[in-house]
Amino acid sequence: MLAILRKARLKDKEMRVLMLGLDSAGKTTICKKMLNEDITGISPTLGFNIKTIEYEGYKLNIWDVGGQKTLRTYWRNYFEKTDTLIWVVDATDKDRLDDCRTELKGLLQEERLMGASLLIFKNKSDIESAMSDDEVREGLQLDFIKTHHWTIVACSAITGMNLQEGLAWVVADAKERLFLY
Ligand SMILES: Nc1nc2c(ncn2[C@@H]2O[C@H](COP(=O)(O)OP(=O)(O)OP(=O)(O)O)[C@@H](O)[C@H]2O)c(=O)[nH]1
Ligand SMILES: [Mg+2]
Repeated sequence: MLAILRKARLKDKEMRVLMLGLDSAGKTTICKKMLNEDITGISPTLGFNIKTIEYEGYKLNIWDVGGQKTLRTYWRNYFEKTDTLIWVVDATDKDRLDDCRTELKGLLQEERLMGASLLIFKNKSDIESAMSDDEVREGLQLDFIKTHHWTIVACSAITGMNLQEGLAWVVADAKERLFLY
């Protein structure tokens, strides 16, 4: 039933995308940059923002939810009907990579996120000390993920690097699913 509903919405070319990650990973900056909005003076998100982005004829409704520790218990309020989960990682935050892995692992066990695809944005890749793709892949144990279709994309919300490529994957993946059902 859920699969049918999801397919119906995909046929309408409308998608629900949930963007999560630890605080300060760069979620809000990514959303604003994608829409060419001013990215200066962004403060931590205490609730959520919704941004609608049109990409290749698809309408992506992106839910950007605050990632501070005290706010993470509210993440579950946004799970329903999610087509794609975008997990944003701060590639310079080696100290919290374990924390990051634990939070992601918890999400992937959520029943309501079972059908969602997973895009990992390795953000802040413009900074020289940023971790490599492999470091993040290993740190987050991405190769053990068998429950969700996933990919990792190195990006920068400041320069805009690979943000479009990330969206392209989200849409291509949705199209593929339309074929599969
Ligand atoms: N150098 C660099 N800085 C970035 C990048 N993305 C975000 N930042 C900076 O990181 C800080 C946090 O960015 P936010 O977009 O507020 O992070 P967030 O994930 O929305 O944080 P919460 O709302 O608290 O969950 C800001 O000072 C941004 O300017 C990036 O790609 N490169
Ligand atoms: Mg934010």
